[in-house]
Amino acid sequence: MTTLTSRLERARERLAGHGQDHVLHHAASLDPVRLDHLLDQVDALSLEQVDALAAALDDDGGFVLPADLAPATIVRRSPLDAQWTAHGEALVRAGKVACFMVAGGQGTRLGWDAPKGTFPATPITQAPLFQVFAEQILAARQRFGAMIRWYIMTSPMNDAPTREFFASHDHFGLGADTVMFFPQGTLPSLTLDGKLLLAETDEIAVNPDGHGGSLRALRHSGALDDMRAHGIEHISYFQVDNPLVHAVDPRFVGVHAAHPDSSGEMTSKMVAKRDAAEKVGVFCTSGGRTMVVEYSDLPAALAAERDGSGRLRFDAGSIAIHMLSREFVERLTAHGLALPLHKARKKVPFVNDDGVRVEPTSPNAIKMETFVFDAIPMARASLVLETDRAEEFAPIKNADGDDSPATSIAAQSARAARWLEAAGWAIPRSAEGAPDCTIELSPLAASCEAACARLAARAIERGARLAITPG
Ligand code: UD2
Repeated sequence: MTTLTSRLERARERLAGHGQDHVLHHAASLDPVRLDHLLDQVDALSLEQVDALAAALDDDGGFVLPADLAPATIVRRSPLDAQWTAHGEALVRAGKVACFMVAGGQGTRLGWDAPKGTFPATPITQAPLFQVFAEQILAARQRFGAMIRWYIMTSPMNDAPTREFFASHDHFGLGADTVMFFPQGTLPSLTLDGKLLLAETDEIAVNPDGHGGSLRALRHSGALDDMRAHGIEHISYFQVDNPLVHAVDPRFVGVHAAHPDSSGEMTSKMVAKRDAAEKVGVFCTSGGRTMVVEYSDLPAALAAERDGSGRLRFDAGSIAIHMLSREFVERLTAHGLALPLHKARKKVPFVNDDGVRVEPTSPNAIKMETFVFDAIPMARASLVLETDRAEEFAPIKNADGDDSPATSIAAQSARAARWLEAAGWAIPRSAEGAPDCTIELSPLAASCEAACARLAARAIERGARLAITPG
């Protein structure tokens, strides 16, 4: 007890020095276990960092649009792409490429309480998102005859249920020792005047530190060491919300690793924006560096500007798919990594001085996070590769409307229809040309158009009849 009392006194002194001792308001009424829990959090807190976060609240300038901002140069599709594909394939076959998925988000917009990767995502069998990516990785392992390891960033809030889900599905056949989970870091949520909040009488309110935290988490978790030990040189980065992603894309790997204009440090994919208001960041350049300007930071007038051909001037939408070299992440995180802080006003439930939980009806706090794409300007040179939305991007973000399960399922089915048609199947189509059927193609059957053609050729060789009925 004495130790606990003296720890409490030390914590009070430390916190008071930074104007944050209100977090101990309920300390006297906590039992020893809960007090110990609270003091552990205070001990782990860098109050200098809290001061810096509070100071960042005052500099309300936030993101400053560079005066020389221009659209990024894009690597378009070309008949010469075969050389990149061959180069990328060789790297995958040599076991030098791993997958890295960020899955620490809270899925609030979707209204799904469990980890987002457990969401039923496919058109017919309702396979969860995690399974879709696992099957892609399995398919790539089979196709390239190589081990492809999978690193998954969770958050402290969803780490345990994520691991349990994988364990209860036997890691989808990948082998438990080839999938590594690790939680991202957190940052304290602050009131609008820079004070810490209590989520419970013994719990300081924190939020995940954004997907930018993935770079530090790769180092702190030992994932970078694990990659080095397994000879992995390139990291294929994607988000948990996009079942159309090509988790292992040899062309992308090849452009990243071998294109003469690439530093091989960080490379990204883009699709043309659906419209000026679409909520995706945009690839730009400033001072000779590639960067992403997040949609909320791009002034509406600039977002709507069109060039001579009528195309949006800033149309290179970021779909949050990147290649990073392991060495680049090692370099960035060697001495601590300072990515810019992005602030968002949020409604954060808290416990007040009377110990009563309050659900605010208007934003009462600032959550701060960092974004992985802010590492792009830190690369010596960073390319942006064009791809097709219909081929690679149909995220599940909202319960309905744009980027919802319904739009993603339609896009998954439409892509399968295109691949099957290209491979010789007859697809029933409506008068408007949309597929008049629902199709689910597991990545284990075919994970790209070429694989679909191979599947068809093998089936036809065996005398299979290929037919799909409407409905
Ligand atoms: C993100 C991009 C946007 C565009 C779009 C494409 C940001 C800020 N914006 O928008 O420019 O590329 O995706 O789909 O990224 N995550 C974590 N930890 C966190 C926060 C997020 O792992 O602390 C993961 C989350 O699980 C998800 C991904 O990052 O896989 C994207 O997060 P989001 O849904 O908040 O980003 P969004 O849709 O606003």
